[in-house]
Amino acid sequence: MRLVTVAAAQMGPIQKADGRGQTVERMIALMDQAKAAGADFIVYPELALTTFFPRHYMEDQAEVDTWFEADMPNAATAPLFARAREHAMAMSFGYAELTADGRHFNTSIHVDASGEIVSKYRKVHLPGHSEFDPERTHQHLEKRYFEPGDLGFPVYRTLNGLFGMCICNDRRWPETYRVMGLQGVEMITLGYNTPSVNSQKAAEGAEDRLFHNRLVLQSGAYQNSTWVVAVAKAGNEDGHPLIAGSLIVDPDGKVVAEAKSEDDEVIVHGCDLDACTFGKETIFDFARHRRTEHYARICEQTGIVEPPETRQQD
Ligand code: CDV
Repeated sequence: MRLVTVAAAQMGPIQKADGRGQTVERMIALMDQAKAAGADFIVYPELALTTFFPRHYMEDQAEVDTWFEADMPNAATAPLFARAREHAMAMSFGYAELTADGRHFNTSIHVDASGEIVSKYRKVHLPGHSEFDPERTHQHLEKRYFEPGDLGFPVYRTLNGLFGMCICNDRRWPETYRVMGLQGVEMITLGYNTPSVNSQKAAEGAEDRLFHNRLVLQSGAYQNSTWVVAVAKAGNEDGHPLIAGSLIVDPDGKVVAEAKSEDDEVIVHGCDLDACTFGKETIFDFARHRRTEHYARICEQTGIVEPPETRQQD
């Protein structure tokens, strides 16, 4: 048995006016709860340090950059790193990363129990749009503020197993899980900020969005025989509702823990990484069963290419 006791640290809303220090205090309180529940690894949401700022249209780059972190750890997050070291707890959280050469990414890091950043992931599938869109009920400007991640989907060794990360919209794409599945991943962690209503389809509300959340996480876990830990930032941020529903899914695709609130809440589960082995050696033994000669389109094509029309015989 290779046990990782993981805590999904769902966060309630962070308002635009809330400072990083205030938010980090909440993250530390969640970490203390996770420790008391026996966790050795805590996972926080996407862009955990601030409100979900891509809903706000900004033209001034200096203003945009106030939402980004130029260093990690930095003065605001140092207390979180310190508490994690005190608890000997590994952690993962998302933040907006501004690199030394001025590039902007939607990033997650995995920090080990000694405080060392063991892996970094930069969001690949950026949803939304880059210009103000008056047709939408709310803006989603990730394509304006971030560039697509340039690190791929790395899988790395830590906590006696094989780990990987993705971020929010990435979870809707089977390629995300499969690229990590092909590296033997045993636990995928991710954070999300998912608006409760589709900005282009009012009829798609929280119930549908929670359904899609479960659907993609459970299928990604099952089809790659991996644990998946998905953590929401939830609730009402300055009038904009986000779904909750943080989940821990086992390698059989079954939900083993689920958040009940739309607020700060910790759910904890003891995950045996050895539970991934059965699926990886049987129905999803990729080496025996994948037929790559039929998969070329997946890498060669983005949009749909329909088959040619066939001429009707008279
Ligand atoms: N932060 C996100 O990536 N949100 C998307 C929304 C826009 C659909 C998501 O996939 O939840």
